[in-house]
Amino acid sequence: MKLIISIVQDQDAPSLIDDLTEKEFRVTKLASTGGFLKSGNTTLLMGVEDEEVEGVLDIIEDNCKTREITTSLLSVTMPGDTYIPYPLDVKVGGATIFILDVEKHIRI
Ligand code: 2BA
Repeated sequence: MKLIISIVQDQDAPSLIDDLTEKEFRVTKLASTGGFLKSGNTTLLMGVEDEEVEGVLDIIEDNCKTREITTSLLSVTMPGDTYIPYPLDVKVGGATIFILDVEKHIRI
C-alpha cells in the first residue's frame, strides 16, 4: 500500500476530490499553506493499493493545472526602513506529489 500526499491549488481541489470519490478512492482533505507564497493550498492524503497509484496520478493530472500568478511577495528595502513591494511572477505547479510506502494500515 502507498500513501499519496498531494499538494494542489485550492481551485482544483473540488473537482479532483469529486473525481477521486466517484472512482471510489478514499481521500482526506487538509487546508494547508505554501511556505513561499504564504497563501492557502490543499493537501490531500490518499491511501491506495500499489496498483492503483497510476490511476490516481492520471486523475490528478486531469484536474490540476499549472498557473502563473503575480504576487507582490518580494520587497525591496530602501534606506530608512522603507519597503517597496516588488511584483514577482510565479508559476505554481498543478500538483506536488509525494508517494510513500505504508508499513501498516488499520481501520477500526
Ligand atoms: P509555495 O511554497 O507557496 O510555493 C508556490 C510556488 O512558488 C512554487 O510552486 C514555486 O513555483 C515557487 N517557489 C516555491 N519556493 C520557492 C523558492 N524558494 N524560490 C523561488 N520560487 C519558489 P510549486 O513548486 O508548484 O509548489 C506549490 C506548493 O506545493 C508550494 O507552495 C508548497 O506548499 C508545496 N510544495 C512544493 N514543493 C514542496 C516540497 N519539496 N516540500 C513540501 N511542500 C512543497
